[in-house]
Amino acid sequence: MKASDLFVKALENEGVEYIFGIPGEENLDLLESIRNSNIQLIVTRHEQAAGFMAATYGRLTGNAGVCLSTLGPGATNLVTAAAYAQLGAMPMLMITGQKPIKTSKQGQFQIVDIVDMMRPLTKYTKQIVNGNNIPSRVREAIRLAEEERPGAVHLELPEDIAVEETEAELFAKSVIRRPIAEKKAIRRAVEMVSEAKHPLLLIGAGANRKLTSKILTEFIEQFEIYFITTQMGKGVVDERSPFYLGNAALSDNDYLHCAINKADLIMNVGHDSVEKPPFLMQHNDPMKVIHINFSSATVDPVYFPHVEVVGDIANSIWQIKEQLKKQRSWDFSYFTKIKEKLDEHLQLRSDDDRFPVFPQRLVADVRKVMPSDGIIALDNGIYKIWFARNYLAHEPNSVLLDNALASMGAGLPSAMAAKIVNPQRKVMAICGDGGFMMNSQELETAVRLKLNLVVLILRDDAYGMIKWKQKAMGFKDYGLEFGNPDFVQYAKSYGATGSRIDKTNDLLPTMKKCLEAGGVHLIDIPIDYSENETILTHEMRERTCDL
Ligand SMILES: Cc1ncc(C[n+]2csc(CCOP(=O)(O)OP(=O)(O)O)c2C)c(N)n1
Ligand SMILES: [Mg+2]
Repeated sequence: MKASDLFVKALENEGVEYIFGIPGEENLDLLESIRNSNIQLIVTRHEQAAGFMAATYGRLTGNAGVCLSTLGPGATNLVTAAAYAQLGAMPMLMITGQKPIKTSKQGQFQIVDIVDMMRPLTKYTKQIVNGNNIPSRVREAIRLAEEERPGAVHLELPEDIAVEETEAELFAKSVIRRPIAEKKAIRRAVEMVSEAKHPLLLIGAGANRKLTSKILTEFIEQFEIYFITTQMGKGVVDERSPFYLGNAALSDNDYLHCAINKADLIMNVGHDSVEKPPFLMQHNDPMKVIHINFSSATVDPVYFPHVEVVGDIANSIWQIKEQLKKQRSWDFSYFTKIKEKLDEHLQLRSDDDRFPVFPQRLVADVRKVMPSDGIIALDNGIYKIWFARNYLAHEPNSVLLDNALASMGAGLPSAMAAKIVNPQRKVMAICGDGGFMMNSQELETAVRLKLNLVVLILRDDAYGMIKWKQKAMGFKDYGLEFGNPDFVQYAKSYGATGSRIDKTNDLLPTMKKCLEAGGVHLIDIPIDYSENETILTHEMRERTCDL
């Protein structure tokens, strides 16, 4: 069999459904093999977007998303997506082409050492030097990409290897179960939670990766233990829960930081230090931390848990739940007060009808218009803080945001991948005018794929997030403003539908109409960030935890 055919058969054997990417001449044999397979090729307009889509496919399915590029410039364009998948623990396989490795008459034209370039960004990066190695290399790459902690892997298939004849045979996927936590670790955790006075549960990204929602919800309800979420842990447990104490959107001074200060024990479920830490550990702090995750904790100056329960998260929680008893010594009265304050604060300005639109109103309207299983995919900008903080997620993975690499430009591609994976669910991309323009060319891909997608563009004609930080640091306003295209015309030029909001009360009905109409819709929303400074900096700083 031709090596490129075997390569594609190996991908099919792994259950690959889509390959996102842009082929180059070095991929043409592979492309022909894909054409003859059951795998759907999704051609994008930039390799970075293909990578973001593949990573998001992996994030949502647990199976490696696959992307494709040529050598040199195509492969270097995948770098940000590789980092996005690797830091965000999203299983992704990147396949890149290369000039012939045995003999070549093109000198060093377009040659970059892609395998080495990918090394710090991946769990595994290999050049295939012999067609006979394809089955084992593909199996190993996918195994590593998908195994906890998931991440990016890379295979380079040179042109001359792709045309080789090979008789190698495929390896079946092995039957494998995740290891479960050891009894003594569970017992120690149970003792610690029993002895604590104010235990608090923190839910992070790892809990969103596998099916942990049901057992965590049962755990919280049975013991009436309060919980907080990291940005990537949103939705594992329905945030409408009476035990929800908020999201770690801000680094400090929010209500949940009062709860963290009060807690004498944190059960840290599925969080790792790649996400901005929701709490900082200190040597002299009496607060204890139990790390409950698929893998052990990476020690960091701000994270060095006392006890680790390593193994499948759902099973660990189940084991703890079986042994734990409600304790009379637990005192949640302070958390109850925090809960009241938080709920009040989340309502603030949610019906503000000043124009341009205020972030809190925007969040409230999006929540009203999105069904519980609707998915919002956020780009990176100041609004991400507002959504993480004020938008209550009802279901796991219904708020897709990147709090690991926190790259701009991922909002639209990740929404597109979410729609491809969940065609029956409503999907909305929420982007700043800066981040949107970093991959706006993918509107063409979305239109070509006939996706039903609504894209909100929050227009402040600036890199608003950095403006807020600049102001908070006392610097003069400088270097962060730009102009924008007419987004309504821009959408139309792609064959999408464009709308512009000029009254805040039009926002909700417009979003509703676009979600129902089908097709690709872009809504240009002028946004007023003038109160970010007051609310996110000053009001928060003045908050007291004395309740
Ligand atoms: C690729 C990339 N470049 C730069 C940054 C730094 N950065 C973070 S947010 C931000 C501004 C985002 O502007 P915009 O998308 O318009 O959102 P806004 O904050 O204005 O709502 C910048 C420059 C980043 N996170 N990613
Ligand atoms: Mg902006």
